[in-house]
Amino acid sequence: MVSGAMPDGCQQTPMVAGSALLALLGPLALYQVTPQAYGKHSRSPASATALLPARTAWFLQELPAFVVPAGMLAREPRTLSGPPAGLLLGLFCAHYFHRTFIYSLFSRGRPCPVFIVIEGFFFCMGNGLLQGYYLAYCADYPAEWYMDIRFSLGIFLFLLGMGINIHSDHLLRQLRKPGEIIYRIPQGGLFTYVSGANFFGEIVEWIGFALASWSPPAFAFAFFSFCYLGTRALSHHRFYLKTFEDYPKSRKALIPFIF
Ligand code: NDX
Repeated sequence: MVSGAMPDGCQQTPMVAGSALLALLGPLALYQVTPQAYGKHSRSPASATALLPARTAWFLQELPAFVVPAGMLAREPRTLSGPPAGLLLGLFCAHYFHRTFIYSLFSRGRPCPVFIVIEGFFFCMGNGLLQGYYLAYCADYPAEWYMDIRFSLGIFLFLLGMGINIHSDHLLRQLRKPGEIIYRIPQGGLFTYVSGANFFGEIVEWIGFALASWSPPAFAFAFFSFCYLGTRALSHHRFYLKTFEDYPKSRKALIPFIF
């Protein structure tokens, strides 16, 4: 993509259409009147909907985002020979390895509705396929891409965002003892400045990934994450303001000091 021409094995039309569809889901998330019904925005009484324990739900829903691109990485020797595409695909897999096998294992979240897990499963499969397909079959980075500012800055932001995201999720987990399902005011780290510190980290991560890979699927996913997680951060912020009288007034929803 960076050099203009696509390798022969790349089916451009489905790749571009998939990216456009993914990007379009972003505004759809913005226009949802009510937040996605899981976690602190669960609506139905427990008896009215089938639920899965949080650990099982996150494991199942995120698994395809790891398995699909990891399978491509294992099958497509071109990406294993050291070009930036192999590294980028490896970073994508590393994120979803953590989300699938580590984040889910330690979750202390509320049970999650099965229909959300099913939707999440198909979303993660589609996204894993799209990002993996692009990097395994369409990417054609020149040798000097490693030295390009977009690549270096992107990798830096990806790692920074991942660090913020993992640290913030860790702080949230510490708010509960095992078995508890109550909400407390998050403290420390970037939560000092924003209610959605974990979401801020994740958005920075995918913006970094988009810069480093400079591809339609990666930009589409960064845009979707910004819309979806931005909306969720705003809903969390409103929830905190409504629930806790002593909630820090200077804290913003998503972007420190701004919004
Ligand atoms: N999974 C990404 N919509 C989603 C599954 C659902 O990874 O079609 C998006 C993802 C999917 C969604 C996914 C995409 C859109 C879908 C949706 C279902 C329908 C929807 C497909 C795939 C759809 C349209 C039509 C609009 C397109 O009890 P609890 O759970 O609240 O406990 C929480 C706890 N916690 C606290 N504990 C004590 N005190 C407090 N004050 C607490 N606050 C929170 O911490 C949880 O156990 C834990 C984290 O909670 P929370 O709410 O902060 O984060 P959460 O939303 O659960 O996300 C967890 C992590 C986080 O790092 C986030 O960045 C990442 O996953 N994530 C999440 C969602 C999407 C995503 C990343 C991405 O887009 N990159």
